[in-house]
This record gives sequence, structure tokens and C-alpha cells, in this order.
Amino acid sequence: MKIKQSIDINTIVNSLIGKFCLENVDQWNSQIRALSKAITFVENDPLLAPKLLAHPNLSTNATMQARIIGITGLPGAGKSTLTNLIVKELRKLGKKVAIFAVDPSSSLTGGAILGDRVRMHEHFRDPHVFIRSMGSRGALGGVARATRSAIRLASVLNFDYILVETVGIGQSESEITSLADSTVLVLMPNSGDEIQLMKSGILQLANIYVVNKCDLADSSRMIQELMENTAPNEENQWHPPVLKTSAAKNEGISELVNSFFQHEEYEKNSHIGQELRTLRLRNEVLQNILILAEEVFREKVKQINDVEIEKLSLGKTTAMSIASELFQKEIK
Ligand SMILES: Nc1nc2c(ncn2[C@@H]2O[C@H](COP(=O)(O)OP(=O)(O)OP(=O)(O)O)[C@@H](O)[C@H]2O)c(=O)[nH]1
Ligand SMILES: [Mg+2]
Repeated sequence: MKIKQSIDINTIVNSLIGKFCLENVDQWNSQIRALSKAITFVENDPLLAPKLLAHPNLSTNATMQARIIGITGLPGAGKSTLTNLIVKELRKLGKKVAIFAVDPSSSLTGGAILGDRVRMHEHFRDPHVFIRSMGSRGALGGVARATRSAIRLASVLNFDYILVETVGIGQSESEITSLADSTVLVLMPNSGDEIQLMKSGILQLANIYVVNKCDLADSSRMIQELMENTAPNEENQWHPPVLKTSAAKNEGISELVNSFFQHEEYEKNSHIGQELRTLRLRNEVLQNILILAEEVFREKVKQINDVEIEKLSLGKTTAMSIASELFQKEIK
């Protein structure tokens, strides 16, 4: 049974890789379908992610030039509405765009993804826009793991921009800053969001601030406060812009897209920008090691004998000492 399963996985991997690596432009639709399938496989079976992403054909074809933009903020701030308009703007410039909407399992936003689908509808016929919702419920390793793999699979297909929408509460927002090249934080004027976001640390981590829904309330105080709290430091001279938008009235969107270009330019030309990029890449390698390690140790843990577990339950040993022993043995 085990052998059959591994043959199946390899067949799937090879077939997907074959479709991924088509060179001909006319085959773009097949590549997109393969991407979609690959992501579903990766979501359902985390073992496939390393197999696909470490495939030699994939690494030689991978250019991975896509710029990853994280769009985060509290529920209802207007992230999806803005994302939709950003896609329009990027498409006007001829850029290929992939969008990942990370569906938080939080009941707060239940149904949001359906809404997003409806809103994104106008892009569905555009072959150069790839839209995907990523559910986090039950996914092994949570949102970040499946999303990270999906993003890497998408970057192989040479998208210019990969937009990742995630709700800025809980864990996912700090994960997004370690994954995205630019993190955009979407706020609403006079909402008191700052306090909640300050606690989560995201307020300090964003590269671009957006005060959306400016048609509804006066945003000047909030903009002022943000500007005072986000000054560049000696090391990093990037001055995070604080932009005013109204997604409802389609205002401020081109300025927002321009800020992506400026941030990219800054990162390319500054020492610290390059250092941060290196840090993100190193972190990505680490995350991948953790994926592989989890697979290995999941099996090892099953093999711990009952006597040992009994000792653990009686408090005669600790989970950490068992873990440490297993780990030392494995890395020798
Ligand atoms: N008046 C006004 N309404 C807006 C604006 N932007 C978004 N909205 C509305 O605000 C509501 C929430 O917008 P979404 O784009 O779904 O917000 P979101 O941040 O993606 O929400 P979640 O994904 O649930 O976290 C929708 O009803 C939008 O139509 C804006 O600039 N002005
Ligand atoms: Mg949304």
C-alpha cells in the first residue's frame, strides 16, 4: 500500500512538473490549471509541497522574480475591495498578478471569502490574473505553510506581483511580514484600530500604511499619528508612506501602486533593503527545513514506546527530554 501511494505521488508530481515547465506562451492556460491543481494537492497533502518545490526541473526553471505584496489589516478595513482595484491598476500596466486570499478560520469573518469571490469576479476571465482562496482550517502548520508553498509555486510561473490578503489579527500578520517583500497595512479612520494593531506588533512592521474609507470620516488625525510613529531609523531610511484611499470612490489607488514600485526600488538600491531580502530568503529556507523536519519527526514520535510515554505521564521524564534525545539521534 505504501509503495503504491508513493508511486501515485511521484506520478502526480511528474505530471504537474511537466505542465508547469512548458515554455510556450500558448500553454499558459495549461500552466495555470497545473498551478491550481498543485496548490490543491499541497493543501491536502503537505508531503507534496517539498516534492514539488524541490523538483530539479522546477529549480532550473524558476526565476522567482515575483514581488510579493502582503495586504493586511483588521476585518472589514477594505482589504479585498482595495486588492481588487490594485489588480485593475497593475493589469493596466500589463503586469501579471496572482492573488491569494487567506481565509482566517475566525468566525468574525465567516463568509468573507464568498464576498471576495463575487468582487473579484471581473478578473476571472483574465488569464493573467490568478485568484485563489486559501483556507486555514485544519491545514497542517496553519495558514503560513500552505500559503508559502502556494506562493512559491506561483512564482515559478513568472507572475510580476503576488498579492496576499490576510486579516491582521492573530498569528498570520507577523507571518506575512516575514514572507512579503512589501507589507501594506490597511486602516480605517477613527476606528481605534491602532491600539489593537499596536499590540500585535504589525504597526511597526508594515512598509506602507493605507487609511482607507476616507470618504466616511476625517482621516487627518490618524494620518498625523501614523506619520509621527513611523519615522525612519538610522539603519533603515525607508519612510513608510501613509496614504489616503477610498476604495468605494476609487481614489488613491495609483498612488498606492506607485508606493509598491518605490519600496521595491528602495530595497534594490539600499544596503538594508538587500539585507532584509536576504533575511527573508534565509527565513524561507528555515521554514522549509521545519516542514521537512515535521514530516520526519511525526513518524519518529509514533515509534516512541509505551514505557516511555508511561514515564512521561507519571512525570518521571519530560516531553523535552524525549524530544531532545530523538532530535540528537536524528541529526547525528
Ligand atoms: N465607504 C466605503 N466603504 C468601503 C471602502 N472600502 C471598502 N468598503 C466597504 O467595506 C466593507 C468591507 O470591505 P472588504 O473589502 O470586504 O474588507 P476586508 O478588509 O477585505 O474584510 P475581511 O476580508 O472580512 O477582513 C464592504 O462593504 C466594502 O464595500 C471605502 O473606501 N469606503
Ligand atoms: Mg477580505
